[in-house]
Amino acid sequence: ACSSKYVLSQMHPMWQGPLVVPGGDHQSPIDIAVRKTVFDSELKPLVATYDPQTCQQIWNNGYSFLVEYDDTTDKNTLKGGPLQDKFRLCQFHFHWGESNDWGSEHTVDRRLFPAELHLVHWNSDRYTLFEEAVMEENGLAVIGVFLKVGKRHEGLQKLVDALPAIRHKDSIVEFNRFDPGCLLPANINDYWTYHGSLTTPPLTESVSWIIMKQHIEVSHDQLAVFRSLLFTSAEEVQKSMVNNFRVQQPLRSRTVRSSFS
Ligand code: BO1
Ligand code: ZN
Repeated sequence: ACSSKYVLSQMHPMWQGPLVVPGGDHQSPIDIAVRKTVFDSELKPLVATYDPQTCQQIWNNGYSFLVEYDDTTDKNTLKGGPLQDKFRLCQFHFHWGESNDWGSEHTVDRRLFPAELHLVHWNSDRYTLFEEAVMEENGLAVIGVFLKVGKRHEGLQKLVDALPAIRHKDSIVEFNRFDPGCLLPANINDYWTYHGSLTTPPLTESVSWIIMKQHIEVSHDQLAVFRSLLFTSAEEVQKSMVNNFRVQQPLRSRTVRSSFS
């Protein structure tokens, strides 16, 4: 109900080409009904190799804040898990609520989390640019991590400290030496995986979703700084950046596999 800005009738310049199926059958996010997931012993350990030196900037794009990495070479790679190919990190961002009672895009047995991290990777074995990969069935791999409120997250704090500088839409600041791996839970080998879509335009059904079973903990104060960001630019009437998640989509004929039993 909170995602009227993401409705499928909205026009977007990238809505062209074969995978753009308004009302397609493989949309995201979804609810993960744990007893309906299927354990797959063939799923491999996930291997994420990240180089903090490739971190470039942080920006408020009017949907979320994005931490962007140099993706012109294979310095940040994701392999294994459900993936056949090697994928390259381009950015990570979060979705969150106005209160701690909701905010995640995916849910587990209908349980909502206050926020969800997305680490966005594209297939660099088969494609040369994100823009090419985003149109293809096996083009993208996104890791989802749930955030819960608890103790302060030391790794996240460097990011939180940078947020006041990008309060308004379209503001960008340089951001260096941030290790995205510090935001992963201790055990990355327990995950759920399914095939779905981007959760904002272009909504292409190009994503192998890898949703971590373990959550990470962040403090209420850290989430409060997320909520102090704005959807709006300096000239507009201020609108808090909260509830920046898409409504859940039907699973239809898909299966969610688990790497653990
Ligand atoms: S998400 O992880 O499904 N929430 C998601 C949704 C939209 C994008 C990425 C992840 N969008 C794309 C933009 C591109 C941009 C790319 C990488 O993110 O459409 O223009 O290059 O930052
Ligand atoms: Zn996202």
